Amino acid sequence: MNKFPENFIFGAATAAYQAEGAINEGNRGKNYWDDYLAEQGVFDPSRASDFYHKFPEDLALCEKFGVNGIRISIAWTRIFPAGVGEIDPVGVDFYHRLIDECLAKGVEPFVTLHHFDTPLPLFKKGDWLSEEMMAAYVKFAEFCFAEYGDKVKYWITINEPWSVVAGQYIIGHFPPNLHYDLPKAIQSMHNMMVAHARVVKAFKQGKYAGEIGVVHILESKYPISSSVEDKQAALKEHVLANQFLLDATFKGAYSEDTWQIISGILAENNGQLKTSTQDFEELAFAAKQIDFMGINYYASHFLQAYMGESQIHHNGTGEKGSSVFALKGVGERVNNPDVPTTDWDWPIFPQGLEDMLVFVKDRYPDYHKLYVTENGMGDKDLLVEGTVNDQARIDYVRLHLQAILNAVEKGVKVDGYFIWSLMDVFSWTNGYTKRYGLFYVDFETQARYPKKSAYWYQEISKNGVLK
Ligand code: BGP
Repeated sequence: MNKFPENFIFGAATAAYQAEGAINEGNRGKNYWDDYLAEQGVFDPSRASDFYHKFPEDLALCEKFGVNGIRISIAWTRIFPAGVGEIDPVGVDFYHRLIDECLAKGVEPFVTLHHFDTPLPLFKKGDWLSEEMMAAYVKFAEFCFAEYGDKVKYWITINEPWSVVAGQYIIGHFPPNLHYDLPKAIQSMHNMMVAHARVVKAFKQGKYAGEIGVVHILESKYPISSSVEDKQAALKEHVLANQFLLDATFKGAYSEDTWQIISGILAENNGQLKTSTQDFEELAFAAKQIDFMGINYYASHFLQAYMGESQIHHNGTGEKGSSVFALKGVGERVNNPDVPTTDWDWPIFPQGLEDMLVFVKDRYPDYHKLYVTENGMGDKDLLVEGTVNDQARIDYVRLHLQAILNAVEKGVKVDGYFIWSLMDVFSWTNGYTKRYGLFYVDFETQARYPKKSAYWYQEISKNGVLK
């Protein structure tokens, strides 16, 4: 099958901090990246892709190239500079102008409320580990619904809880830069899902016209051999990174098989999960009410059993082969010689996307619909004569779109695809050399250049057929 369903969205994704720049515009407050990145002095996010000023040009490119959906996020600290309390009218106005421009250009905005950018004062109070943060997040969401709810049809509560906690508490490349603290990671994921649930409830009780969902990064996990130990390692990482969050999303509870593995990981790491009856009431309500789920998919992993202490090396430079990822009580990611990888060691395995889509349908038959809300290939693009010959990206995207069509044929309801990213943007832990965009950005001049992939994507979108 090579034909996409009717009304399929051929979108592209961005996130506020990665695209907007203009960090001193209006009365914007800091999120937890500002001081951290300034202290590190390696990457400067202050201009990013200057989407703050250039969004009319970017949306005109969307219109021209048939990109009919866009993921944007609302920077919490443009609305509430301190996370709570006083509101900045400049920020409020900016998102009105941005959303209006999306609608004027026929580009459906999918708006994320939290994309890795907790306000600094709330981060200092413990981020998602604190009740204050959760309460403030609900207030921020309620404000956005009331302000923009008549224009926005699709809301996303939180982007990638797993990536947040992996970055903050396991890998340590997101502030507060802790390593291997699995209990904190698990607690924070639970709390994020409870906060998500409260926001879903606020949205439904407010009777807004649109739809609401959550976005998870979901990476399939395969044993590298057929040994019982390697199978167990793959299952453990799958439950930790995927199934725990999916159960919270769709069941509103952790099923027996999930809990068995999570409690085992907690025991190995001397931790406990704090939950309350109210948490599960809130999760269960949201599980019934949620309208869609977004899946971000880039890679899958191959695992073997691992008995040692946790060890991780994050490849943030594109030095191929330098990654290490081994977690105590879980397993170790290993290279599969049959599977190619990007320069950042991300295995290119479209089958993992098809398998994941089918897994969601089979395990959570009450889901309503899915979107692939991010997928794409980071590469060291070269601008030659005003364009980039990014054939590797085209090949990557084609294979993943095919995987989606295969899943659709198997009965999975997927209503859209958002390539990461619309234009080249700032990458949290890799800076500006890892490019994903359909449009090349010269970060000096902020000029945009359509890559070969943009012309290719335009054809797919125009015909609704994969070639
Ligand atoms: C996802 C995030 C995006 C984006 C993307 C690419 O996890 O939602 O914000 O950054 O990954 O990742 P990276 O920039 O690390 O290559």
